[in-house]
Amino acid sequence: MRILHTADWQLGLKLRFLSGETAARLRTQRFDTIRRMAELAREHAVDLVVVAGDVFDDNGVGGDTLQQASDALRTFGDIPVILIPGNHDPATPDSALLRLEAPYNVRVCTDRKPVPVAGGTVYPCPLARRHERDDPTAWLPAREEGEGIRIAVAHGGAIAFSESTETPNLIDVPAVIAKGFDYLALGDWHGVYRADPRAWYSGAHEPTRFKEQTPGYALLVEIGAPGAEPRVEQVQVARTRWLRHEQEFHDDTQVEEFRAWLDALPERSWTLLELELRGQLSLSARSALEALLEDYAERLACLRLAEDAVSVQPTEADLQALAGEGFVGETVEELRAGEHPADDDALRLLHRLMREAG
Ligand SMILES: [Mn+2]
Repeated sequence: MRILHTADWQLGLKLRFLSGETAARLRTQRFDTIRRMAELAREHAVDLVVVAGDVFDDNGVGGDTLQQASDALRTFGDIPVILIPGNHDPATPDSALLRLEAPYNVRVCTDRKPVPVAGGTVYPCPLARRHERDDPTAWLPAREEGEGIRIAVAHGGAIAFSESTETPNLIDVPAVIAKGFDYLALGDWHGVYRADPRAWYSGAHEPTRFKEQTPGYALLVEIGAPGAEPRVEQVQVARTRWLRHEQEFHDDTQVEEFRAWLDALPERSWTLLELELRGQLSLSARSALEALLEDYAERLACLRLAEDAVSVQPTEADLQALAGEGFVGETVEELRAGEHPADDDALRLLHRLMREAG
């Protein structure tokens, strides 16, 4: 049996920190990446697609999001698709999944009831509320004589030994495996993660935050026979890349190196970049860096400065360039002598103004 395992689509994700236009473009991409996975599913002739929760970012999504989801799901054609509710779209009475017009091949599993599929059985473990106190997989029965391939689908944290019994949606992975499941398709963690050779998180198909580790994949899972260890292949499906980059400046020439690094980024219109900048530069290098950042703030889907701690150490050349005229020269001397943290900013601004004016 071949399965495509995905999760955490978070459709309708708000992305409030982005401009309206960019946020809309990235929201649309989350549907397009579903279509890309439908192609992948057909290419690899999978028997089944499982989506392990958080199909929607929340239950309040509008009709536009529901319709786009329905249209994207339709592209799987005849391949059966199983959806379960996660903590973002739990099976409450107002659930987005219950409002979804599901195409004939799609099954929304809001009940803990086994679903027969060709070659085996899927055991969905939906969340009925955002935080379940009990393990959502606790209900799973042990293997019975003569059963085919058994697949469980669940959404929550796979922590073997937790000190806190209060952690919601906690899944005891070894217990599930011990009940004779061939594969446990997990959702919740947004990066690819192997909790056990038989229990994987696929991660989100498109990243949702800068902090995620290895998001943007789908898993192709092949299970030869009941009891056989699954073969799991990670396939990159995301269009957007969310990068974090730290840069410490000790030397002005590093601004040009940093420019070369930015220039080498592939498909910059689909790249989101979070920067942490530290160190020290001359006034002129700092102005060059600012101009570079302004340029890239427009080119990239997003450029966010998580930290901007580059201090300015004016060189003699910087100051001579500034001190050309009497009034400016005096101001420069005052700012250099000043101890207020804003003095550095003022010098930088002054330098930039003079450069632009010149
Ligand atoms: Mn999620």
